[in-house]
Amino acid sequence: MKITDAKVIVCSPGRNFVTLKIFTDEGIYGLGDATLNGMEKAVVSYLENYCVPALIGKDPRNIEDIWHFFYKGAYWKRGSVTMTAVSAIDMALWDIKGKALNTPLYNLIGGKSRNGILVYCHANGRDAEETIEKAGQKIEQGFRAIRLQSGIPGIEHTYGVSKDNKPYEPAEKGLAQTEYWDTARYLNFIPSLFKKARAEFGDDIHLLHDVHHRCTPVEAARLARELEPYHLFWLEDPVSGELQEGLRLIRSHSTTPIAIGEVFNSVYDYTTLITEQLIDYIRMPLVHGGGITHLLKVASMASVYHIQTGFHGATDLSPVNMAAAIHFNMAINNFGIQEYMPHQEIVNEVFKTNFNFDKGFLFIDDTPGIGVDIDEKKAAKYPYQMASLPVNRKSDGTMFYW
Ligand code: GCO
Ligand code: MG
Repeated sequence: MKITDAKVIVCSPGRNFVTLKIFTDEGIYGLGDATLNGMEKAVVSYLENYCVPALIGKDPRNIEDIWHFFYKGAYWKRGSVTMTAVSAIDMALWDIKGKALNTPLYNLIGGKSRNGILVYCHANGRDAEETIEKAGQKIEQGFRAIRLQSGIPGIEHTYGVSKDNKPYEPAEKGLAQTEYWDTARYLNFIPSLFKKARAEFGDDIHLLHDVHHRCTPVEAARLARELEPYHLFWLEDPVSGELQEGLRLIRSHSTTPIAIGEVFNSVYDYTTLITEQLIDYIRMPLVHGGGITHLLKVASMASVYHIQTGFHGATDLSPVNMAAAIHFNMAINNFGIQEYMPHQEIVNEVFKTNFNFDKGFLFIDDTPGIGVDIDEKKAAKYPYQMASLPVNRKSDGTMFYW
């Protein structure tokens, strides 16, 4: 089998998606997600100018070798842009292999380990009351795990809270907007949100929260400790993860489980976190973390240290990534939970998917490969629109983490 061509499809049904399609001489093609929110065109350029020409003529069955060609073989390695391209190639090759062998992806990587994939959804509101009301609606829809984000008194706009009652989408058209942040107000408010939520929903619903990289280690330790009575499923990205040692401080002060790594792209971002058991869930998704080939290794390493997966699954990851993630989550033993923010209806015009939600779980069918297809004519109706994630400053104007 030989790769004869590959093309990059960029479309914007409500938001931007980048999809790699790899063609073979046997008429089989594979799809991979290459979406990197706000940096889509950088990945497109790397794929089109460097990766696609290098792929042509290779045998798509040799996934491990091709992965290392683009990773070890590249002198300038790692980084979100290049690793997203590698992820898309890897996903498309696994898709081809499944189609060629007429079997779903999960069968190629261990078979089924469970019946369905536990997911968590998002509930957010302008204040604690509205957030709790929204969470109540999610419980009625069948969700069993909910991430709570809320507007905070004294902060004009907070991460994770949607504007004008629309579904939450972080990237806005054009250049980056500025948001403002106040950690002291945030830390004083959040425990009261979870106290109210537990009083309202009792103990059976899993509650999660995303700090979005905004605390120092000692601030995060305080928050994690103060949230202990409300036994969160996890506290996500309590600090910016570049300083892995920073997690030691949080760990030594609290038993609140920690999830980290949606912005990571390599096992080398995790080695201290995993081997010192400083976290409980790895967040790095297939689309940004080198695809199925690399995540299988990271998940295996994590499993040795009792760490589970909890992949990023916001709407800026395409349905191709979501389907691949469900296969992956079905197959591995140390699956924990999957983030699930359903895409807008218009996305389903372009992507034909093979998964469905029922009573808190996602299920995938037996379509060979990843099982998602793209309607290129429909995709062409929605051309790329430049959009950016916000930047964040402290209330005195100091540049900060978003
Ligand atoms: C999450 C994430 C997202 C990101 C977004 C950036 O936990 O789902 O933090 O909300 O901010 O994916 O593009
Ligand atoms: Mg997050």
